[in-house]
Amino acid sequence: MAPTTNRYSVLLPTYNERDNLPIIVWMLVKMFRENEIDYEIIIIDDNSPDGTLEVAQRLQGLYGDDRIVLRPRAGKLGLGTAYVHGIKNATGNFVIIMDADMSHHPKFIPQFIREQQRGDFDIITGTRYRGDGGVYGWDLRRKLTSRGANVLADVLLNPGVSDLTGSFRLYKKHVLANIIDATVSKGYVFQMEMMVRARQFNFTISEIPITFVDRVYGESKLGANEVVGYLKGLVTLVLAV
Ligand SMILES: Nc1nc2c(ncn2[C@@H]2O[C@H](COP(=O)(O)OP(=O)(O)OP(=O)(O)O)[C@@H](O)[C@H]2O)c(=O)[nH]1
Ligand SMILES: [Mg+2]
Repeated sequence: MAPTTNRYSVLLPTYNERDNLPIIVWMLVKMFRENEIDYEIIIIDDNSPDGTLEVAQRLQGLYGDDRIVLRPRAGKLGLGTAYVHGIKNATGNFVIIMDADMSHHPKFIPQFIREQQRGDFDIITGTRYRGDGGVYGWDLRRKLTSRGANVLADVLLNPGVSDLTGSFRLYKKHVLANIIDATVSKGYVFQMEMMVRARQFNFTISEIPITFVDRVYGESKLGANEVVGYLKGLVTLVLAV
């Protein structure tokens, strides 16, 4: 990749990811080094009972505190506020948000960066629902839930983004700060509202197809509660915009 003065801050929210964290951090560091990209990885752990924070501290010792930044919180306060908290001290002019459970592969990040540079886009979003994108390891129920959630949101809100509930994205930092300020939803709707707000503010968005694989270690939490929460949030959002 052509050398630039850009710095990329990765926000990694973690809750019970002690088995996944060392692998994802290793993969990120390797990718950034090989592509000569300046970076920091900000880990926002919500006091995970499995001791994820201790693992994060060891990784910080290994890679250095200019590369691994710890922004722990006292309890499980949810994903939306984790990004707000993480971005506060981010030193990069770009921010990448991704999951820590290895559903999002770092190999797509250089593609995100190249695409961002191509059109000076404000936001690059990974999409499972266009081109070579896809989902691996989910059962039919979960696939249909995700696809249905996206189709429903697209019909109701029409923000012109094919993967609204995905959470693998690259933002200009000031753009992310702006959008987060305007976003009120919690839970699964949060990612979708971010795209709706981005369109409202006329930020430019481009998509990169990604393959999403089911989490490697740990229990999935998607249950009826999340689906009901999503539908409620979607209705609120449709009424609000
Ligand atoms: N800091 C923080 N991180 C969280 C919280 N909830 C989830 N995460 C992390 O956010 C990322 C996405 O959450 P996941 O639990 O993987 O959500 P999902 O992919 O929809 O569901 P899974 O099937 O469980 O993978 C992961 O890195 C989680 O560890 C939270 O309340 N606080
Ligand atoms: Mg996951």
